[in-house]
Amino acid sequence: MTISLPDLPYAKNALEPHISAETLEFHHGKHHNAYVTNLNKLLEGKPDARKSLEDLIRDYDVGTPVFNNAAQVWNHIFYWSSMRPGGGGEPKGELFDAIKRDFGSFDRFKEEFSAAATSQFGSGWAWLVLDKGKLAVTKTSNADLPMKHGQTALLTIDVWEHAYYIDFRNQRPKYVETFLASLANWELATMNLKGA
Ligand code: MN3
Repeated sequence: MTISLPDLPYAKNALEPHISAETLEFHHGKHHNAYVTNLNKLLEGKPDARKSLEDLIRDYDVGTPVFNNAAQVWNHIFYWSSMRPGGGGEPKGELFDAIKRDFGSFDRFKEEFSAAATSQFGSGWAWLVLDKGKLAVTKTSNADLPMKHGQTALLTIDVWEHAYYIDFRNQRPKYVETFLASLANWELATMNLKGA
């Protein structure tokens, strides 16, 4: 099976004014696409080319070329759907209750998520995950991701510089704040929680 680049789940300008069409043009069209191209090149003519993304991620060690590219393809697909036009603010229902139960309050969750996203040194990701039945915030380096650690990903933010440099320059905290205030797709996180 050849891995392909899926379309974004919204128009390129749908996240404006927070994330520009220019950012998505590069981030999806160049960066995400490069991981797809590299992965297909690495697997060309090999039996592993028939494996699913998830199987490749499970079967290769963190940091190997196949892992890095397969995980980055998965991470980016997950990140695109972790955002939506008119997102952000407080989640509702089951997810809100679970956040209150496991973090104490939604504000406390926001503090932990922001701290993880801004303190990740260099390239990586911050996540809301389900870990042994409890919600938790984690951060991972480079391409690493929760499924490699027995956790279920509910929501993610890409904190590689290419995710925010065009719109926010070096101000990662402002990007993280904008993600939480205006972009986070709580409906997706709720669906992932229900499906876990
Ligand atoms: Mn990225």
